[in-house]
Amino acid sequence: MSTPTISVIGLGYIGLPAAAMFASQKVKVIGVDVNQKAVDTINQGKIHIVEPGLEDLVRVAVADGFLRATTQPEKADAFVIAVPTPFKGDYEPDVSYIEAVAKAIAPVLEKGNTIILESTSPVGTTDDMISWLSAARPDLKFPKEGETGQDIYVAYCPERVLPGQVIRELVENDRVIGGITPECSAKAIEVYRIFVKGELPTTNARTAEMAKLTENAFRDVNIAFANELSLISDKLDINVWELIELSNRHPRVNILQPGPGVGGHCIAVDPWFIVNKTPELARIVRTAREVNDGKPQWVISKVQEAVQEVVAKTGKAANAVKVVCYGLAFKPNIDDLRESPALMITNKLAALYPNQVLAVEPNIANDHFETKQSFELISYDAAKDMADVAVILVDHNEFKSGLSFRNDSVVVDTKGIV
Ligand code: SAJ
Repeated sequence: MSTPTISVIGLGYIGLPAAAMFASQKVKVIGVDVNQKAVDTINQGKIHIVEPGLEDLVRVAVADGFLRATTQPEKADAFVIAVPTPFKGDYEPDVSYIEAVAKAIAPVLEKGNTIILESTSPVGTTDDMISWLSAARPDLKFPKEGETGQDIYVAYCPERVLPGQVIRELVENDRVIGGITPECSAKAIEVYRIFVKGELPTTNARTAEMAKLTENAFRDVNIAFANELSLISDKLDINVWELIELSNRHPRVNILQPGPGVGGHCIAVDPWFIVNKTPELARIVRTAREVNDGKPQWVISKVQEAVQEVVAKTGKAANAVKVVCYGLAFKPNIDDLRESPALMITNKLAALYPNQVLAVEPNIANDHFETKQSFELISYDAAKDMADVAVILVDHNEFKSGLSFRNDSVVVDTKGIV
């Protein structure tokens, strides 16, 4: 591919950084998104999501004419699809955005094009995408595993970048290339070699789909182990943080950290794609999800016990006890609130204790919320003397470098930093 044009479909947390990286290598990129507001923002050289380093890349790419966004698919040499795959009720994956993209790009496809699916997908989705594409374009020969010869090259290549470090990881991480045929893998490699410095091992599409789900399920299972240990340790009057630190001194043990639950839009979602396909086999994966999803409620019950402790100790009325929650984001040192257990716990506490819950979140400005919240967002300094109960929900650097509250505050520390 000499001077390819690449179309990135879906300009969100994964698609927009990928589009910007291609454009940074002076490749012409057509970004496509159904969200007109996002398209307009990008065409002004600005961004609608938060990711360090991304705005600069987009500004330069748009100013230099390498990146342009639109709502309608156009002809290109390669199409990279990065649209969301949420789940519907009962944890059933919803691949309707991928189906909609397949139908939308079908009319502009030309012989020799490459299509790469990056969206996290249940096993078999790339084959489904090919069915949707070939139904719309019977004139083109789409690839089939085990056969040779195709007009269109198709591969599944999952992203695995960590929010907050997307730009670095896009370049450095290895990427699994799951071509439907070896020729498809070779074409996908040409596309990623434009900016990826990591290795690009090849496999088939189904294995690549499962690899993405496996990585996030692995992390979920390991966090669930840590969260389960935190419940057991609490019951047995053992400090779980010390326990894990000591156990991790074993050369082959590496336990992750417990917390208030698992948030974000990936680890709490993707394992269900495995459970949904093989419900009777994926027993550990399902249990891990249940353990992690149960943790916020456990934290809430600990706060309720702490409120009772304050009442018993001080004689204060329960509805006069002030609860300060430290941290709202889904993990440390970011402002991302998506599927955040900390935010969910704070909201539930505010419903249980109306006008008694305050929150400190150094990464979020006071005017962040468009609607009025049931808790009050206050500064770190203002919170100092307020807490009858202090609930530590996120281990932001600001909190780790020293949290101070009144000596008589009762502390519920879900991150082991006090
Ligand atoms: N968490 C813990 N204890 C830990 C580590 C994390 O409770 O020891 C919690 C975090 O607080 C957070 C949640 O888990 O609530 C997820 O955070 P994370 O940092 O583990 O992962 P994400 O969701 O930001 O990104 C993950 C990454 N996957 C893996 O590390 C296997 C990333 O590489 C993927 O690209 C991303 O999901 C994705 O898009 O799928």
